[in-house]
Amino acid sequence: MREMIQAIVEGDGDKALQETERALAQGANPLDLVSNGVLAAMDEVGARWRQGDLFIPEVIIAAEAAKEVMAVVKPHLSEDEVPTAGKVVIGTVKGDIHDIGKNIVKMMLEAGGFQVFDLGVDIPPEDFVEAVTRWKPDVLGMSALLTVTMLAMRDTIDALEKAELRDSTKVVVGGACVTSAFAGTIGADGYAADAASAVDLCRQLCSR
Ligand code: B1M
Repeated sequence: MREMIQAIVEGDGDKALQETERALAQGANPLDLVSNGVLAAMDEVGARWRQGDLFIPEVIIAAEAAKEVMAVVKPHLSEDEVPTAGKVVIGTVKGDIHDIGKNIVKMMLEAGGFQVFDLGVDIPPEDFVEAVTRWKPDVLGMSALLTVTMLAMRDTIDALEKAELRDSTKVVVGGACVTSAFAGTIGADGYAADAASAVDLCRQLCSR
């Protein structure tokens, strides 16, 4: 498992898969491989990124490797063993088509064991509400990169309140123009400055 973790952190998907298959063939517990292997590897990736030891492309490659490993391990898990850290609906708000950061957040969440429903970009409040009604996520995540689209986050929170979904859904916001203070003024439950912090925040919110 140590070899597998190292391969994921280094973004070596082929090696990570080889080591996963080897561990499975040697009788490793699949759940252990996920909890103490894949998730531990992604925690390490997040920590190294925050320290400035890894850069965005390396994080993306590591998350891809983690996803590949998950695809190999998943069939070995019984349905109730498949780790779900929580459910997250995510999208870029109305009027905004920036999605590079949002996609990284999505990948890191998935690699961190979350089930993610990605609505895409330019999502109006009513579509967020419809998705929350349909998938009943623990967290609704919104991304905005433009100063002019930030207020669509507040509109979405208002729409959730109107639909009586606000109490059952935590709201997390992020994106280059968004700040913690802004998140507070619109009544979001949290703000994350980067994808690794978004994973930590969603974990905290889901464990409450
Ligand atoms: Co646009 N753009 N852009 N752009 N663009 C910015 C954002 C801008 C700062 C550039 C500038 O002027 N210096 C500026 C916004 C100014 C402002 O309002 N404050 C700007 C502008 C003005 C525009 C247009 C209006 C330009 C025009 O047409 N006149 C236009 C708007 C289109 C629209 O959305 N309606 C536009 C268009 C585009 C492109 C299409 C060309 C392209 C987007 C491609 C795409 O996303 N598919 C683009 C790009 C690439 C940028 C810059 C250069 C880079 C953005 C990016 O991807 N960063 C950007 C300038 C800059 O930031 N240096 C700029 C990398 C990414 C990994 O970081 O998205 O911040 P980021 O995500 C981070 C964190 O913010 C956080 O985690 C991510 C990973 O760590 N995060 C979250 C993000 N979402 C999160 C959600 C969370 C939690 C954390 O919880 C749910």
